[in-house]
Amino acid sequence: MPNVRTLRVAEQIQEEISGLLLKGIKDPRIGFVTITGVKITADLRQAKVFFCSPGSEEEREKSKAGLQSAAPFIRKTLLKRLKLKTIPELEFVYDISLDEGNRIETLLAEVRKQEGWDDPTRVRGSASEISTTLKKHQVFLVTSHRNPDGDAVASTLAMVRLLQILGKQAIGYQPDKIPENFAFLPGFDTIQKTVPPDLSFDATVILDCSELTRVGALPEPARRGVQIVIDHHLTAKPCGDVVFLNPNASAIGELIDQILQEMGIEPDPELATCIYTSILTDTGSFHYSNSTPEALRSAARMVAAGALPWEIALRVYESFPLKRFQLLTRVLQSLEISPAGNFGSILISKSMFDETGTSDDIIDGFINFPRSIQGVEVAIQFRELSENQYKVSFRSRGKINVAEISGQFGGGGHANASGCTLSGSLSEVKQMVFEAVESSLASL
Ligand SMILES: [Mn+2]
Repeated sequence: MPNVRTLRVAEQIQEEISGLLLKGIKDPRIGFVTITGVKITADLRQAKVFFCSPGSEEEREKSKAGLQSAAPFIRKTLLKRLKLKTIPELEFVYDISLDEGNRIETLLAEVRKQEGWDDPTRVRGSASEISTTLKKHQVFLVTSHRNPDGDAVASTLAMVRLLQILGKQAIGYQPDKIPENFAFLPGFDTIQKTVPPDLSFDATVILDCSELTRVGALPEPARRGVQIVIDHHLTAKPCGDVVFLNPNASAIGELIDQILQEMGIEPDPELATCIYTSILTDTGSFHYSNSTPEALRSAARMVAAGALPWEIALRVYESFPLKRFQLLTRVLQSLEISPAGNFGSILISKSMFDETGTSDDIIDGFINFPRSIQGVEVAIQFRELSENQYKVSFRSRGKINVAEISGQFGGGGHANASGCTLSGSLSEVKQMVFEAVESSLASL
């Protein structure tokens, strides 16, 4: 058994040798070596010095030989510095324990890869797991990402409605301004801007989003209860205790419909209206490639249950305030098309908002104007958040995966719709973004 004295000496020796490796020992054979531990016999005559280093076995052997030949010099230095009567003989030993650890990590990564764990397109969880979890609890907080779009709002209201049908208590929560054209949705007025401060929830349902950073301020973890995440964005690591993530789903409404079917519940007209609106808006009124048979079947089920397509389309797409068009005329003047005509961009500046008395809740769909130009594969929207900070949104016509482009800048999204936030002057931000888009287009 090592005693306190030998442990202390071992510690000192480890520190001293580490220091010498940084400054004093200049042997080209010694690679990037770390001293991981020292073991000394009780009589202080022998010491094993454990080291590790990256590289091949051959390089490791070279390091070991270099260290061993430096041993007399090291011992002389230790004698001076540690004021001991005897300095142990030093034997350098490659530390295999770290190697084992690394090997296990590599193996685990291999298994994860083989099983597709980190594949962002993987479907995680199921409608039945969500169904079981919803039934188990009583008091729910329901929310979605900030800057809510149609899917975020409509799916929040659909989930609240479903929970009410199940006899649960549910509060819909969204701190940000919700576009006025969704005010017709059943239950819209019940959405809270803040979380009631005294209520503890059995579960918090997060919709259309897998990152806690993208939702509004939640109550402290103890009041949140189980975190349930239902999403369809590409992500390798969704947050949440119970997750249902299907990147193939057109909208969260489609996933809520799967939960309804799992539970054997027929939607009432209000619930059907919310689910239909969620699918309608996230498929760009059935324009986009996510207008799959499942999306259309789900929409058909909602129409059969009482959702009114013309009524909903009028409310969502043909009830804009005049101010939106006053803003749009300014935004379209900023339209720029690349020399090759294959990408286009628009700018929404703070002064445009100021001049028209509008804010960012009114700009949904603006980016589709540059994309709708013949020849344009990628549309870009620069929105000024503050001086030298821009929210950049991308839309693709289908050939370019814009989630990859926004990913280069720390953003995310879908293959055809993505975004990121960039700092810099407008011309700097434009240059960075245009270069990334150009190089992506060069691969076509
Ligand atoms: Mn969505």
